[in-house]
Amino acid sequence: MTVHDIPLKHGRAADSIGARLSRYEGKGKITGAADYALERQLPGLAYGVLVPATIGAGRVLSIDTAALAAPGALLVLTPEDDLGLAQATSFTGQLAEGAFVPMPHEVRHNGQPVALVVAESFEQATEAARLIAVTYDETPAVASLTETGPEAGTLAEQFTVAWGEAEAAFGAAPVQIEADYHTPREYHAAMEPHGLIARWEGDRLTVWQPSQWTHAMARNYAEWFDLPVENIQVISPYVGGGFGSKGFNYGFEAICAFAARRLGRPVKLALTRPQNFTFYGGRASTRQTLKLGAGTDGVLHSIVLTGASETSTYGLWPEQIGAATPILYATPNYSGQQRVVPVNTVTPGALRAPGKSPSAFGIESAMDELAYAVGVDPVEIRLRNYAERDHQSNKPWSTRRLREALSEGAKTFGWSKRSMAPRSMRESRHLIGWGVGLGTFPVIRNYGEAQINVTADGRIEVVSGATDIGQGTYTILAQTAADAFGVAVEDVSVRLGDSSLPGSPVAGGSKLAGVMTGAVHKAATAARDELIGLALTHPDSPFHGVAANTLTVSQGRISPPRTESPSVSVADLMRAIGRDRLEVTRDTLPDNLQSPEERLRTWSTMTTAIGPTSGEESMHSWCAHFIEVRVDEDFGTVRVSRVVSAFDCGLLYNPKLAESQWKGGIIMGIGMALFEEGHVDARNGRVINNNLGDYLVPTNADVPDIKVISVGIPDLGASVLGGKGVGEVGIVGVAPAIANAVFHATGKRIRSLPITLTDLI
Ligand code: MCN
Ligand code: MOS
Repeated sequence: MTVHDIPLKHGRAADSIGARLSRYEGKGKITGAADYALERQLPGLAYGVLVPATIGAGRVLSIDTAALAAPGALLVLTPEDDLGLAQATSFTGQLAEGAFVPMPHEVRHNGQPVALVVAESFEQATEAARLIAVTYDETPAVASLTETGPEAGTLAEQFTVAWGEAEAAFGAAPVQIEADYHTPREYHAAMEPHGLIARWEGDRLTVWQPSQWTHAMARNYAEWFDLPVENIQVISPYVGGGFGSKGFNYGFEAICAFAARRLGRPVKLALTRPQNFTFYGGRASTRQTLKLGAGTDGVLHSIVLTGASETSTYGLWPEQIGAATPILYATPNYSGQQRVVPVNTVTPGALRAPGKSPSAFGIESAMDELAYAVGVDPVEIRLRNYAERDHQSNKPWSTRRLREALSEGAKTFGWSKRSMAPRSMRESRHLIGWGVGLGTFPVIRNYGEAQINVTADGRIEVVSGATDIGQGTYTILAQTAADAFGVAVEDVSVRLGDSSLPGSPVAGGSKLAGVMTGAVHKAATAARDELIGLALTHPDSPFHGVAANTLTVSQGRISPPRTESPSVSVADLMRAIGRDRLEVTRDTLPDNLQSPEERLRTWSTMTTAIGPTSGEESMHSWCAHFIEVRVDEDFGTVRVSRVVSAFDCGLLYNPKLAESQWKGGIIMGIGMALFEEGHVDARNGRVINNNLGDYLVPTNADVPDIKVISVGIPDLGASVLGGKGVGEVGIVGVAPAIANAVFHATGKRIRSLPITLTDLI
């Protein structure tokens, strides 16, 4: 039995979009039937272990490769080896020239790979790697953003946003708030580590690796090794969490694939937990200064945002501190500018709600400060500054049920019982604080492709190269096909996570669900119509000669319009017309993207993604978080004791899974507020807490009852079925809601995350 044969269990009879079905692949994952990429067993498999640099900056002078004599050792690669790789097109579509050197002599950050050892077993490779001795020429390193001044780095001009006269309006405003906010470096900390198994057969490369985007990865390997993309297959049926880190390729993958080719054997490279902190980037540290100018009624006159995020010395990843700031509130004057500061780190990357999450920490904290400065309730001040349209793009919202989110959330939470003064709510030794924070995430649209197969037994197969990283792709695509085709969801199987299957964008940017439900809906409808066409026209069909120009498919049975006529099962029809398979593939690409080159570009870069304001309207998901904390006055400990969050994400394909996504985001927000912080050693740039024992994330004991509410209505501009993005918005606004609650409890305004007990005693 494969995982696909495990019957779905679901809460109610309806199989359609909107039903609360449990995860399609859930039982497979729980029982071990789901085969994760790194569990693949292959004959002749050899094991790679990478050696990380121990200095923050400098040069590798020499490497003693005597490790090659160690038992079982097969290969040692160092910066001396010319891997002969070419640069690959970036995910933003930029063509890169020249050689790609994933293991250079130059050391740009602590933990950068400087040697690979491959051996017969993992243990032998680990031992041989331990024997590798590296001599460095060490130079001074800048370990993190905190070591740099406010004017460091360069202006990221693409993020400059301005309307009105923000500085002047701030200067003239009766109420002025000015504060600095800081968020630390954070890491993805997915349960499943990164890694890959690479196998060559001649010029064909198969890679098993956890991936959020099989098609882009296949193109990336093809370009590195200068091969046609058809020669590459990236397989990733199940992913144990990615949170943005598994959407991109990294140098260690190229080194492993090269080693497999050199040895003529498949090679597996699984990163150790510490290597998951330095071989690819987490969320960049940020600092921002916010100036809010307002009237004594709390109505905003101006917002001025300046600040910076860190990036590496060799790659650019700006963590956009102004991603949420200009669209949350109405303001007649706005100015936002961001700098990017290179430090000796691995290039940071996308981590759940990149930009939006640190951005919201700034503005949602500052709005709370404004509320207290003018003595207006924090919910009321958000309503007084409600943006009726998007002031940045000057477009109307497509749908924005944020007022409903605020009122429903407040009602469910019991906000009206809140007393405004800090330190005014207490239960024995616990100071109680209630805070609110808003969140947003843009609707990003794109194109997708799906294949629908009808098999002889009347079952429907959905086939796509899209991935399920735990967020629910399998389940919602089964529901979409069941709905569009008119069969029960038990009769649908879904195959995903393979670059040789039909095209799909990244499972990122909270857009895959909208994109792929659209593609599957189109393909399934087309397949149903084709089957109906055959049923009407095929001479051996029981419906041949029926005086009708259409038939209906419902619960797996085909019926003519007049109900008294007998219906026939899909399987019986297939048998009657002598077909054992019907295959239909459809994409949602416009005509100008149909050439092979454009198709490859669409499936493997982000260049065809459609932003939230590219049309007539401005499209976003929205939420309001209401959070209670209990602070122990003696020990300074903060516990989140209650969360109520209300969301507008449009129509929900599967409310059970959407709620689970929101809760996951909220839990990450609790981590951001109270636990997560990469500690980087200023002497050498080493990530000190590079393991799950010291890099703290919330455990079950840290997570209270979380109540989530949907206030969305279908947004048919956002996607075919009316859904907006769900995956990331949940984290946005949680950390400031907690910081605001801590202020309410204690009277202490903490502007640097995470909030720890030393801040409160
Ligand atoms: N959904 C829904 N109704 C909608 C939209 C979505 O029911 N209107 C549900 C579906 O179950 C869908 C899921 O929410 O599968 C996520 O849909 P969407 O918002 O389109 O996000 P993506 O499919 O693009 O998933 C990526 C998103 C991102 S960008 C990060 S980061 C993230 C996240 O999803 N990483 C995750 N959620 C994660 N969940 C898990 N378990 N693991 C990760 O690594
Ligand atoms: Mo999500 S950070 O866009 O993969």
